[in-house]
Amino acid sequence: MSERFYITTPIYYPNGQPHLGHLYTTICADTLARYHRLAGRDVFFLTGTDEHGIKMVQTAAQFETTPAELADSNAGVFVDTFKRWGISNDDFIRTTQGRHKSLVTEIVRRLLDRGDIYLGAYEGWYDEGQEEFVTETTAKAQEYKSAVSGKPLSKFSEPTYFFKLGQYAPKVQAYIEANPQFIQPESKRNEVLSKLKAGVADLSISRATLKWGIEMPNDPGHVLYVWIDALSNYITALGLPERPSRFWPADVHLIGKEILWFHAVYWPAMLLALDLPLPRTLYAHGWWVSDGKKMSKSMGNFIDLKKLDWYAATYSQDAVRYHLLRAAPFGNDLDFTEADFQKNFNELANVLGNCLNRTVKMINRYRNAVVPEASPSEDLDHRLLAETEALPGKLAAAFERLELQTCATLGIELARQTNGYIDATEPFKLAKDPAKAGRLDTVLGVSARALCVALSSLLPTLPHKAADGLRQLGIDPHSPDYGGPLLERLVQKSTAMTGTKVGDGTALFPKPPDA
Ligand code: ME8
Repeated sequence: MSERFYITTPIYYPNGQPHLGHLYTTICADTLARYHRLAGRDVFFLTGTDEHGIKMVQTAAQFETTPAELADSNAGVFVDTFKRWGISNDDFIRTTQGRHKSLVTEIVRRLLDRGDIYLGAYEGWYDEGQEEFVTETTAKAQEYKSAVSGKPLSKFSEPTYFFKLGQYAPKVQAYIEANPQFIQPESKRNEVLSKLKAGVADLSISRATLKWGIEMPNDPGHVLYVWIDALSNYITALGLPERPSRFWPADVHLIGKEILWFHAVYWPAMLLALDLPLPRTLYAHGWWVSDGKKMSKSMGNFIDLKKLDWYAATYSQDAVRYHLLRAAPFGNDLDFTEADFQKNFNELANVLGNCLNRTVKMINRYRNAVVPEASPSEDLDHRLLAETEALPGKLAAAFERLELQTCATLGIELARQTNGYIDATEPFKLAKDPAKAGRLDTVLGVSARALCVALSSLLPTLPHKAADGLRQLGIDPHSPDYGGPLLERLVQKSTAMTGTKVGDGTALFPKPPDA
């Protein structure tokens, strides 16, 4: 892997406020960004809002405002929400920003120059009562009648510019076939490949009937429609195609599975046409569902920000992050239930919190708050130390494979093993026998070392709590002690903890009074 790491989320529609789904993708990307920073890489983490298009126009009309005002107001909520949740994005792109619009214009100009765009006609359906365009699929499902009034839809045809997607489809297919890491998870890759093999039509990229968008540079009567504008954000944020950037190609585009096709086919085709390298990996994660249906604004079944903020205020933001990452193997659909949340919170409190609390408390009680020197001698010691030493490698592999659930649980599992070690070695009994003082030193020293590594590995997942935990162990989580990646420094520090003064063992995950 390169020493720089570029990760993106989709850019979200600000036609409403952020909800669980948006926060989920952004927290997953944040966890990846934090890990790669911890591992010493130069990271660029991009998120943002997708502000043009018909949805914005319709919602603005509903609220008797303009699309621009709606975008400003809701993009502000996205920015504030991500800040409040401690998201470590390096940039936030809005597609209405001048920097984006001018580079998208340049992109379209290049595609026009290559002869990859031509004028044709778009045929579709229109609901006159609702003043709404309806796609062929939806129209067919509604038997070509309005979903609201039941009146027949009218067919219309309008001029539109097309991008020669069909011409690029075989090249995209060959790329996907030759690069197994490009589309993940694998099941999704297979879906894309079979759809590609069924044939791909050219892509309608402009609308003459819409005013809210980026104008076609060759024809101000048309604005760009949706995907060319939106997908370009991943390069315009870096200044491409005008200026080269060391961050391109992206390492990971993290997206929800419903937008995989656009990222897997339209986006590579555009990049091929622009002679730019393709991103390394697209990862299409699953949906938060409720009763089997996708949580979405239009379904009205989503966990909204207010609810998430309540969980954060009651149990901590990190407990919410943990639950989101822990709820299912990464890639699968997820169901937000109160029972699962409690289970995952209890895991944090009873495994990690408890292990830290008892270790720090014993070091206080038996060794005057100073970590004693360990002289590992028994199998038990060596086994826990071997697990401790193996953790950074396992973590790197899990992050490389984007197994975010494993990334979140590896540190917890080490804390669980440390708890088992403490149970088996019975330091409270050793403390009663002065002849066993050396053995007690070892048990306390080995536990502190294992916990230091467990907590360090959790910094990407639980940025605040893991840092608090390390402080409890007497370690500055951002210690500039000596050079090298922070994770390496912390692991090194874990081997030299003798003499470190620990905190007082304040509970890391206090249970809320009424829970
Ligand atoms: O699609 N479960 O924006 P959007 C999990 N602007 N993730 C979810 C989710 C759910 N129930 N609901 C939303 C758009 N998401 C376009 C993208 S990209 C160039 C343009 C997350 O506001 C998930 O990442 O509808 C999904 O892909 C994204 O939000 C869609 O956000």
